[in-house]
Amino acid sequence: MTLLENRPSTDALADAPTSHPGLLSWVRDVARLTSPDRVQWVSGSTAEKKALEDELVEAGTLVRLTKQKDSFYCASDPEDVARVEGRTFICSRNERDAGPTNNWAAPDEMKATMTELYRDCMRGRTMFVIPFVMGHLDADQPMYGVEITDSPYVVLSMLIMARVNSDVLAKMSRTNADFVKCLHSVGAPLEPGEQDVVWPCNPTKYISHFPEDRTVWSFGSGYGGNALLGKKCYALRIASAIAHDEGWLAEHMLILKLTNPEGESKFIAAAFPSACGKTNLAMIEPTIPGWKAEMLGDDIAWMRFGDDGQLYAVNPEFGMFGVAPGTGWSTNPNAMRAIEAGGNIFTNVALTDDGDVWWEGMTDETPEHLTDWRGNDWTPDSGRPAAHPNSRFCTPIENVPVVAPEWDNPNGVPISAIMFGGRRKTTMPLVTETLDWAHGVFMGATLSSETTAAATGQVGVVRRDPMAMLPFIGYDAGDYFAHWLALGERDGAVLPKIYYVNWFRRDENNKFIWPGFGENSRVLKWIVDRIDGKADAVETAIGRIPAPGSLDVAGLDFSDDELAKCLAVDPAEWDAELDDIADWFARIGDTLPSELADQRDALRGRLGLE
Ligand code: GTP
Ligand code: SPV
Ligand code: MN
Repeated sequence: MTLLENRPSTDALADAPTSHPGLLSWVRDVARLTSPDRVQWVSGSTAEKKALEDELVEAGTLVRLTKQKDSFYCASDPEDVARVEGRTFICSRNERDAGPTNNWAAPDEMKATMTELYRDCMRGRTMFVIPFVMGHLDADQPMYGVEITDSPYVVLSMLIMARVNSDVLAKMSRTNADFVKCLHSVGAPLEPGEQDVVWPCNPTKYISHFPEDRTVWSFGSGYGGNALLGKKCYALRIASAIAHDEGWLAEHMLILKLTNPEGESKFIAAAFPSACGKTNLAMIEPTIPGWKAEMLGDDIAWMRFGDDGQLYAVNPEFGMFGVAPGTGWSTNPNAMRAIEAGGNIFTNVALTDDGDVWWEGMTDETPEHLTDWRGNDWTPDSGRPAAHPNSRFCTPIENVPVVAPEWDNPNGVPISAIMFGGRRKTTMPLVTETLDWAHGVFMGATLSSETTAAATGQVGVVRRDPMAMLPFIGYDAGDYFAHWLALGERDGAVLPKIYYVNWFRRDENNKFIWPGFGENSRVLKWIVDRIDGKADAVETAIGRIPAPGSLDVAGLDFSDDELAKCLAVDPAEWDAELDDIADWFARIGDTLPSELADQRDALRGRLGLE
């Protein structure tokens, strides 16, 4: 660790553990603009981590959990609990390139506005410089980033979420590599002698992306997706723009390895919107005998074509930032085991009286007394949740007992199937096999889901969330669809099959029809068996669904009637759906590929809705 005391100067940076000219000049420029008390280069060492933890415990930001190994509780400002999509901007040079689904601002104007916000914003604080790599350092093309932040909570979280170690900076420096510049400030300078608050932040928030400069500027929030800039900002928004230029995909997908009773393995990727089940599926414990599932990633997949024409997926992350509520021994035992291994940071969950954490759905029994996420006394009669619905656990992937050995492969694993899915009470069947790549892209491009607490705003409203990427496409949505379609036309491509799933269909009493969680392995089995030519399907207007008897429901208390409801394709529901899809496509505008409009027409035809 290098401490540069007092106002950093060009001279002081001579002590920096790198000679990377671009990095040094950027760090110097940011320090001059933001005026931190000191600059600290983060090396990822154990001593450095320990010192930061102690400092944050002392400051009251973290509470050390006595019941867990090396784990901490943290409560944010109540106004800083989720991604802020309304304050998230794609600042491409041309407004057209941000497309109709992103907020846009001219890069020069945004930079001018934010430069004034950043001026002296780190006064009284330490400016941390975190060199990291997304994906493996030995990848053919290592993807470097450096986050500058004034939040030690962000530093500790980044140490879990991304690969941060001295080898990264050494290799980056040796090769004078390009890196994504990620600048973050909580926007809360301290006057001399001013007492800090436990969660500094600023009511003015900007999460700005400059895709052409491969740069992210974030101000005002300390929350995960707004502040851990390697995650959504780099690995999705900036990386999707890079991937568009270079012919690959950066997607909001889990990666899972499935092994059938014959011992044959396949890798699949699945895109569900935020808080719609990726972490749970990634760690699934199959309920059907003989099947094994292992996790590679739970949120982000980067997929590139290999020489054999297959799409190879890597998980660029190193940790999980998972939704806490609903995570329990009955729903996601592997997540509970990962948490038990220690090294966690919990944010906005509830605290038990004996120094542990709790959230809704963790245990069957509810504790009699808790401190809720806002720091208030809580009992089961309080009439409000003890944990915030978007409270999170931040846990190293290596903790996951079912992590696949291939998870750390520098160049990834070949993908046999892609699943899209969302949270829909109606309309969408439990599982549908799409007819071909273009039809699969259509189903992905029209993916819809009820909104969740992962972003600020109304919860439970159906919106289109293409490929589960609505908040994360770093460029024009129509260009993004064209990119997906073009990949399917690539010479020699051996494409994954595309499926659409919905675990969330409800009955007349508003209850989930499908039991979900571990039972989703039945759907995975059908998908894998379809690829192997071992399971039957029937054609419907919207795609192929399991033929009677081909979805394994053995041992499940599930009636034929319930199964029929799960798989139903209701023409009246689809009539309304197609109208909504027409509106959605109209919103995309001129850049909508004509193939997708043709897909919609063809679907209308198959439904007999001419
Ligand atoms: P992000 O981290 O926000 O991207 O979310 P995610 O897609 O990883 O979602 P996650 O797996 O954390 O699940 C979110 C919520 O959905 C949790 O409360 C889960 O308990 C619930 N959930 C996940 N899978 C299922 C399922 O199969 N059925 C039902 N009913 N609920 C589920
Ligand atoms: C999501 O919202 O999709 C998340 C959590 O995975 S965050 O890191 O906040 O984006
Ligand atoms: Mn996510």
